[in-house]
Amino acid sequence: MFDYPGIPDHQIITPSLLRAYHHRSTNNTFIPNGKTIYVAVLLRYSTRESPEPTFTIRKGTHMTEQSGPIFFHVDMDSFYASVEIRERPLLAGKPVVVGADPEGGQGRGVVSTCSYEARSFGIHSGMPISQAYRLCPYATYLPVRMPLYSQVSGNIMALLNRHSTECWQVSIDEAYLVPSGVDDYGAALPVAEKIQHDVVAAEGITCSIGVGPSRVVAKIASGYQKPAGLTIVTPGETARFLAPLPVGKIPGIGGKTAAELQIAGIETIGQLAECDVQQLMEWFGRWGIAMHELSLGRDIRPPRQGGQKSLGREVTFAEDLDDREQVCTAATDLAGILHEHLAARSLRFRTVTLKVRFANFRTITRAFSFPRFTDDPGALQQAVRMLLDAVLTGPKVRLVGIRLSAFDCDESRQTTIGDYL
Ligand code: TTP
Ligand code: MG
Repeated sequence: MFDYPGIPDHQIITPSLLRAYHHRSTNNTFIPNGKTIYVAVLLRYSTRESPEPTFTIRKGTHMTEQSGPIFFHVDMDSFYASVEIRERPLLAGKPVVVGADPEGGQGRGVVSTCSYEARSFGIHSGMPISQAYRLCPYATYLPVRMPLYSQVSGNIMALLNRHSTECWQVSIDEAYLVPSGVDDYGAALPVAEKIQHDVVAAEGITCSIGVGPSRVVAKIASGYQKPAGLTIVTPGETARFLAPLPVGKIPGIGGKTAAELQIAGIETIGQLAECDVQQLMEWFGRWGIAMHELSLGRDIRPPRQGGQKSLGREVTFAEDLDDREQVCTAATDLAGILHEHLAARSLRFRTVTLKVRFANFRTITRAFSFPRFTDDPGALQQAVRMLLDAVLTGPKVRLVGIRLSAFDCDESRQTTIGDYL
């Protein structure tokens, strides 16, 4: 089946055949006369699409191709919902929505996440819960249980660390790793499969993994065929993999930037990659240069140590509030919960961001940064009150949120916010 040079351009093989191929190629018995075998540039499978995963073999690159580190991006599938389903196995395969109480369609909060079955009804994170209820009233609606998800997240991050020479947690359910013992892209396959297997065995939930020559490629690859997907993109295949994808797949390109690019006729990552960087700089400033780099599959900054970038919580009130003290209490309670989560992980923070949505849906955010990292709960409470004082000027409040960011753990401690005001 693998006789060189007779590998068809799009040979479909099974994982076991691929492993056999990899074994032979790395032992050099599969490369006659030192010629390059053109294989395995995009390996992919999805347990959703076929029970026996398949891999697409295309000519173009040697599968042992390796230039620089190989990154994995691991992202849990429908994280909060998967944990809830694990706790209630009877919900498996059903539409499950985690978030605010829908209150029979009158609820005012939003969807935190939902199972893939619920997504097929059009429900997604951030959607008003009332709208989700209209789309699928028969889904199971569950409240957010942060302490449970934090605990599962901690276990999974510890597991990922054990597989890695380096590991950067970037949110509650995702991390980048440089895995141990992966010298080429063929070796990435069994390691990625082992991680997926171990996560299911340890925590009863699935994850998707992307593998690539940079963090941005790995991240885009992990989202390529969720849930339980595994997509490996080698350096030689990166441009071909990225080219047809919409620009919105690039982390940081949201709806607004995508709309601006679309006006200029740029809709795909390939078109962005071909765009004149000077032109992008004129339109977007330094972000134009950065997005061009990303479109070429190159990271724009070194990975940040210190793990997760931010942690936030928000609450939508059952009724719009005009009582300042009630709003303050809700905000300081949220800050207290966030502080507990960070303290449990020995993380300190520098930046506190307040979000307030008024009854007319006008939404504002205000941030305060301490000059140094802190873990002082009193300083945090003072900062929250100070931010609130500046924005609570009359209109009723619908939602309040607090986010802590700029984490670190190894600078000198501060005592109170008063030191810095
Ligand atoms: P994501 O990884 O963005 O989403 P997900 O894990 O639910 O689904 P996917 O399979 O697409 O990765 O976010 C991780 C968790 O963060 C998610 O389970 C719930 C929470 N979250 C919110 O609370 N609000 C949001 O708007 C988003 C996007 C996530
Ligand atoms: Mg996820």
